[in-house]
Amino acid sequence: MQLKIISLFVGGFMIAGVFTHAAPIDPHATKATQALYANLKKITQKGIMFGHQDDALYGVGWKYDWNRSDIKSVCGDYPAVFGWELGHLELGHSNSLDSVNFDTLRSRIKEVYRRGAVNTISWHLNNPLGGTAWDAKTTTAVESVLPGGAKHAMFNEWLNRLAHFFLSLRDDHGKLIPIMFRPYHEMTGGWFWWGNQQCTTKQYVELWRYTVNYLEKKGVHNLLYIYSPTDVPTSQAYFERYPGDKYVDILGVDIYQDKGENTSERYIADARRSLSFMVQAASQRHKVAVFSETGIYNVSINDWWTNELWKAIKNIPIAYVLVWRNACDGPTQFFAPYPGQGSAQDFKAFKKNPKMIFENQLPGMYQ
Ligand code: BMA
Repeated sequence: MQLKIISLFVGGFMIAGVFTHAAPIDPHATKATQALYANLKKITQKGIMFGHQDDALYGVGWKYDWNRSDIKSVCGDYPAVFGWELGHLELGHSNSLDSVNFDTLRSRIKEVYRRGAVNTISWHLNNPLGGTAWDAKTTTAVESVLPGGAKHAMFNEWLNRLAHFFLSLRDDHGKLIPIMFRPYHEMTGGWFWWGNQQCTTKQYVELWRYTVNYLEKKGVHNLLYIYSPTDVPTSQAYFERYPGDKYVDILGVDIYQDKGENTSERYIADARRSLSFMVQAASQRHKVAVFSETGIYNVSINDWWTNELWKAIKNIPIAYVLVWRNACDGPTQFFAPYPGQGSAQDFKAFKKNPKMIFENQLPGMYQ
């Protein structure tokens, strides 16, 4: 009996060892990228990092103020994870689809890294056949960018620009900054040109693998790749378009709470279901699981943080949870509080939760 316990114990350690040391999919990933990956796994023993999209670039009523953040203004600390967006970089434009200057964005990524926090990037790239990422009437857009397709050469140019940007993310000593990259997300929905109504699974997987291989060939070795479907009922549906363990580092999911009455139960149940099977799959595959996007439009429930989000993630070992952006212009759109916003008080309580990790509580993530 005792022997059995000891061997189970040793076995447990061995599993933990393999789990902790599994490497990123890129065999040439930089040391810091490897360290980030190992630390993303470790951090789940401590808690869940809080993330916010475009946090240090703009917020409700301001833009580009250095070291400003709606999250910090509300609770005194920055998020631990910062999300950023590269849509329109592929076109060679100097500003993103959200009117963010790419040089300014680079300066924020560098600053976040300098402070020891973590960067993740999404990419709402235009439809290669014309229009935006959301121009989803096409069914041949993915095919068109693959080898042999009419837009293949143009797409390579887009990937060159992407590679160039990733290779430009360096600290003061010229060292590459690790990024969690989340391309072609929400592929289980039908609203992007790479969605499940717009291309076959085979084409999607080819698009993903082509991108990973292309960036690696261009010498980009500072990425961890996140696969992030939208809300799906089963693990099988989640993995339907999965490019494979050799092409994905992190399992993510995007689930929002709908507006309106009685949406809370569905949100909490859906998030817990998906996050639970993802965490299990991540442990079996030696990957990391994250809640890559969530929120409720304009944080319309005042105790959303402690009463909804926390209930959705409590006791599930994900590395981070990220809420979407606080837009500074255009139609009102915010997913995090700002001073005076209805949920600001509740957010302060959420911040005090010992399991929620903000920037000041981060251990070293890059060594
Ligand atoms: C969407 C919205 C858009 C934005 C896009 C990329 O979900 O926030 O306004 O352009 O993300 O950031």
